[in-house]
Amino acid sequence: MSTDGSSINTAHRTQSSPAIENAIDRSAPTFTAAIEKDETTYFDTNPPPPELEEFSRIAEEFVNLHCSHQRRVVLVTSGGTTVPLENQTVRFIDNFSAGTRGATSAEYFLEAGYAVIFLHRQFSLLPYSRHYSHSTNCFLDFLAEAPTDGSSRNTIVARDEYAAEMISVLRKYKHAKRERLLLLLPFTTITSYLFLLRELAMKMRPLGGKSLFYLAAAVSDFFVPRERMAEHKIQSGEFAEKDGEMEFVNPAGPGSGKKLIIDLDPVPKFLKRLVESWAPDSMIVSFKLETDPKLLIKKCNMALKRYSHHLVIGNLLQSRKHEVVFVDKESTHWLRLPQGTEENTNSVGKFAGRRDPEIEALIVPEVVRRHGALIWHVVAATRSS
Ligand code: 9Z3
Repeated sequence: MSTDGSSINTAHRTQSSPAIENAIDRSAPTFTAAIEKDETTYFDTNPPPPELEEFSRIAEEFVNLHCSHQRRVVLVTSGGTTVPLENQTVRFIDNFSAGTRGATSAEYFLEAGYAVIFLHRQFSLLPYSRHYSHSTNCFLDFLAEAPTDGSSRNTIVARDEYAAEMISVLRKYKHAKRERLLLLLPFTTITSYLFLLRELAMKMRPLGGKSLFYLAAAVSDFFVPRERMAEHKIQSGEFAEKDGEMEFVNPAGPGSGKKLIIDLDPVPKFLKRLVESWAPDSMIVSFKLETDPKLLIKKCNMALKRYSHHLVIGNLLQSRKHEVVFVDKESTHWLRLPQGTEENTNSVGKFAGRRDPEIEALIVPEVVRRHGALIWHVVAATRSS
């Protein structure tokens, strides 16, 4: 199987027939925190997203506005990052996250008086519109044709049973827009996410302790570095030139022994850089996702120790919508929705007239309380010194 010349590594590996047990390199060291050198290497060798400058300028204005109002600002990251396999990307590795945690949390932060920078995966759920988008809640199901008033004008209205809830969501959305409390910035790839995270952290510095990082995005652990990335679409067979024409030879197929083996590098763990260098005065909250309950708290503690930030919120894929665990230096504390009130499927019928209980209604006020305590602590310490 061949690719173009820029994908030497991929091309080489896809032609071999390695034993499958070697596909995961078990000798790879466990992740360590990135240091300054890793930062320089990563950001020098991977291309910045084209929108970096524009987003940076918009974020600066946003921060200045809210700084002048002495308002707290939270950066919420949300949705999954992709790992492109080709530079002109046809295929990429993705993950499950729809951005529910981030979009829901952003609403509760706005309710708590924060201004929100919402750094999200493009086309993932957004605060407020999340109630009416994507496959479970098609917005059309909320609408009806209004009875005609005799004129030929057609009017659409919200169906009666949804109107009260919709008005409440609409008012909050309009308020956030009018007061410029919500800044929506999209990313797609892991590299754009990291460039933007670093840039936004720098721009938020004037906020000092009033800034909060709430890192709910599902961030890829592995990626294809630029120098190994195929330029064009990876082909499923080899092409050879014959009489000036490209001919398809040697197709991959069952029994051909050909496999596509993707060679991924670990993504540098920049949380340490965020804590120590990019946003040293901010409160930093990360999320830890696991599927094995036996590992969750251990992994949260490992992250806390490795990155020395303020709080890790642990969650399991299967129960993330009704329980999370707060892990900090002093304690481990579970937050759970009361039994029997777990979020339902959010289908249109169930949504009517009420909001399902959301675990973010417990998570965000607790984070806000801790952020307040930290700000108070820093002020008190400054006064007494
Ligand atoms: C989370 O753990 C989020 O809570 C979820 C939310 C991704 C589970 P949904 O979008 O899911 O509501 O469906 N986010 C953090 C995942 C992550 O990548 N954490 C990194 C890690 O575990 C640390 S920054 O190493």
